[in-house]
Amino acid sequence: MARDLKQYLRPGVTLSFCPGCGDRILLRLILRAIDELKIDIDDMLFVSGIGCAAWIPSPYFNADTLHTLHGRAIAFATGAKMFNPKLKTMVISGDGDLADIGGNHLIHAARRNIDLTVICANNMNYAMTGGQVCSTTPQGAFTQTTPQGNPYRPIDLCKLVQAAGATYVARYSVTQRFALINSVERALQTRGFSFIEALTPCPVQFGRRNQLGAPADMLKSLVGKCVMKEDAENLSSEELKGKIITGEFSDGCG
Ligand SMILES: Cc1ncc(C[n+]2csc(CCOP(=O)(O)OP(=O)(O)O)c2C)c(N)n1
Repeated sequence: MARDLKQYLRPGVTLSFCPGCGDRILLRLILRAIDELKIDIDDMLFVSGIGCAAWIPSPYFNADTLHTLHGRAIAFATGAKMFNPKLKTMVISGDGDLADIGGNHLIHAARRNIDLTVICANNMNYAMTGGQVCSTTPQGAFTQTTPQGNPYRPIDLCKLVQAAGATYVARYSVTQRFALINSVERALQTRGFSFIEALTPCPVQFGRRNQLGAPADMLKSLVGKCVMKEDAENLSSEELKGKIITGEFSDGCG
């Protein structure tokens, strides 16, 4: 952690992510964006649900945080924002929390275009509880609850949120560091609902079951899989097999 970001961390709290967890990188990139925008962190509220990713703001950020019920982060954030519209309100939570358990809150907050920034840490499983399948788990992937492979298609969170009416929608991996920092900055500057799907490796639960190697191998594999949407336009469907399209899908912030 660079010295200048330490000021944003709660004193005396040690980061306790698993070895190789991408959430540690994501935490840092979010703080970089806040730092670069020179936002006073005391003017912000961070809201999270339950899960590993929900720990990114709480207990780690030295700021106002609400660590809420599983799936209900967006509902709490909406209430806080209604009470104090000036509060820059950011939700940071996992894919299971935001898209599965809290999926309806996600859809309807996007539909109402509530002025929130939501960062969804997508590690493709419910990591905290032992690596169960969730709606973003790739088809065929092994999890604790799909020992023969996930039979279902994963949901495309960006398409879902975009269709519901969000102003800003983007997907980046934690390996696309500068693009992700930039995206968080744009999301924070957006008036209306902004959503970032941040792809973050989970070596201990997801990687281990899918034989994806060491943390460094998972990061390398993400680098190889992520294609910017502008580049994807020139690739055939054959060339796009197994790739993840990243970039900004809606950008209403001008
Ligand atoms: C109402 C309720 N149901 C289930 C749980 C158990 N639970 C805790 S965390 C979690 C999964 C979180 O998954 P995700 O949001 O993807 O976060 P990750 O741990 O993967 O970062 C579940 C099912 C709970 N705490 N409360």
